[in-house]
Amino acid sequence: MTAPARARTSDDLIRAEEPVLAHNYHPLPVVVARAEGSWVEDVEGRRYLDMLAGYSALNFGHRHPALIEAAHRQLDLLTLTSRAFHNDRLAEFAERLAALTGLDMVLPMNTGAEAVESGIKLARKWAYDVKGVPADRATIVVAADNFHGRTTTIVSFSTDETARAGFGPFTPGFTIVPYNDLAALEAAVDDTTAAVLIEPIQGEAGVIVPDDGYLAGVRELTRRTGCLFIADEIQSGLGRTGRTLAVEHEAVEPDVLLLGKALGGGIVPVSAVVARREVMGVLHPGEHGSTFGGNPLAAAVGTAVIELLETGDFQRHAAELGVVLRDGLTELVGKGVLGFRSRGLWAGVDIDPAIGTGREISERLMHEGILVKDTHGSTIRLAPPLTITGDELVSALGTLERALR
Ligand code: IF1
Repeated sequence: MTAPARARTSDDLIRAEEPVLAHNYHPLPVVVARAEGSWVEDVEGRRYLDMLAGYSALNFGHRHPALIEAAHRQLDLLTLTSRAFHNDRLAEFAERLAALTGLDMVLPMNTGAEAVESGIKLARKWAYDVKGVPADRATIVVAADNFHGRTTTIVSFSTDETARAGFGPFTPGFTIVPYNDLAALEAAVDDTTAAVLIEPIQGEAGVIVPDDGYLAGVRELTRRTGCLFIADEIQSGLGRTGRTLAVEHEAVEPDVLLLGKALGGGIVPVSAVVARREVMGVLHPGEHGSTFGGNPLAAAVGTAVIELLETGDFQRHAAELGVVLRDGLTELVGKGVLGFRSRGLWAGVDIDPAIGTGREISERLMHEGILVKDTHGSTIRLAPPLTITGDELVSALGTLERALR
């Protein structure tokens, strides 16, 4: 990969953003210009191993050849119809996504937040139409430290003040309980509960893996009390944890599954609500929709993503290298790492604050050619593309060890 001649340096471009771009992010000072597989290259041609992978939107790496080919092919045929008409790519996308997830029906959307919003609307409609909850009384039970997106309704039940403060008035109808606490969940569920909405592993919170039995317990409790189990697998799903879905680690099947990020192959935003037929059946024409949801380009790329997952290769690779990641991080405990949580190729690593903040370690790693992202002060998140090789992972762990010295 050779960088084309450019008039503006990385520093120029970072400075140029300041007056014209909303300040809702504080990115690492790297300006990426091209990428392939697990590697990105900045404006000056410096190469970095991408250990964040677009917050798992790039599970198959940057520009996976099969995904790029599917996108190119579709760009030359048809890109958008709206749902006012059928398009010839949507049936296959829905069929294969339902088959992949073991559920029945698909509601295509675009971003993760839209999938969450759609899941909330679906659960409320189900509560009124099927469960018989009195009008406007449906509640949804969620977990503390959740991250489900940025809309006004979703931040209404965030416990992160930075994400929430200043954006009220908030949407009512949510009950917040501690994560990984079945007794608290049991106490919160009542006759008005439409659904329990949780991340099977909490991403933004620091890759919080619940105790064995928690997800199975949520499944048992929701079934017994007659409410829906909605699993937000927007970040945990599609191979990241060594399985297609994180709920598979406990052989659990939710009623409603929310997918996004990697479903678009890192090319276009593609999200979906996937549900059992009795649940999705409550939606009728005109009650919900989206201009872009289910567009043929998204469906073509999404179908190509599903095809990659159908092989099982990425899940297997993530599970195998997940052991390397876990063993490598175990070696670092006491050497700058206080502790960590991991599943598959996904880890939250708590850095000893005496060594530096998560941000400082992320900057150090950037200078060593590795891109990661900090969260909550002293934690860094590792989520490399599932295309990363064993050698690359071992080398990255070595770099992390040096950065912590
Ligand atoms: C940001 C975190 C990752 C998600 C889950 C829904 C959504 C997300 C489980 C919404 C989005 C994001 C968005 C991005 C940062 C990010 C993130 F740090 F906040 F937690 F990935 F680690 N459910 N996650 O993780 O999906 O609408 O963005 O497509 O908002 O800055 P979206």
